[in-house]
Amino acid sequence: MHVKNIKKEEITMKNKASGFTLIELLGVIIILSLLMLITVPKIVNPIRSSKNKVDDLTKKLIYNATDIYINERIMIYPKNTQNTYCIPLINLIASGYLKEPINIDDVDITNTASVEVTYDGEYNFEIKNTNSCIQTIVNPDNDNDDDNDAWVCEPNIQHQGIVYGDFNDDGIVDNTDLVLLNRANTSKNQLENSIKDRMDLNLDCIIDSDDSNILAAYLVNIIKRLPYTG
Ligand SMILES: [Ca+2]
Ligand SMILES: [Ca+2]
Repeated sequence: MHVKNIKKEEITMKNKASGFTLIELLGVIIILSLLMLITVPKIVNPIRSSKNKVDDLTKKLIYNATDIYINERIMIYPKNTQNTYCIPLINLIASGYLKEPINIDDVDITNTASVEVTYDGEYNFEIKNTNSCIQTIVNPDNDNDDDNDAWVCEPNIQHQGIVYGDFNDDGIVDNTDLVLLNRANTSKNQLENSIKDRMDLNLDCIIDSDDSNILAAYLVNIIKRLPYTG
């Protein structure tokens, strides 16, 4: 009996000396896990948040560039609540508004993404895969005034009963009308539909510098009558 007891004690001692008990091991694992829980997010979170900040800044740059791009092309992208425009990033790059490569979430989206633009009193922008951005242009007729009334215009159709070139509708076509038209072209003033009717001097349903040039030529008698379609 006595010998047996001693042997038992020895065995227990040996077990103790050989390493951790299961309970102790579990304790160590739990402590290590807790340490990981505390320290890993401390390291990962700043990396993640600084990456998010870079992505946010990139998006801001893209949206600003898109804003300038469409505002400089308001005749092509009129402010219309029914329209959705898709501006590929490569167009913004080609026009010099952005530089490649453009990365979001560590992915190069330069050739695959577009900015989806909608208008509801102000522009809304969203970066989308070009394939999933569907452009909708309800009124491709240069309705660029704020009232969202479509400018009903058919190319090469002449209106009756209006004085072409008479911007201010005083019945006379003179330099004042040219000045007003030039000012409207350069500052992208939003014109009333009736003014667009009178000032689309080449009947292409676009009010631009071509119309200014035609009016200027008319005022110095190079062109004899308005509208002028070449
Ligand atoms: Ca006039
Ligand atoms: Ca025109």
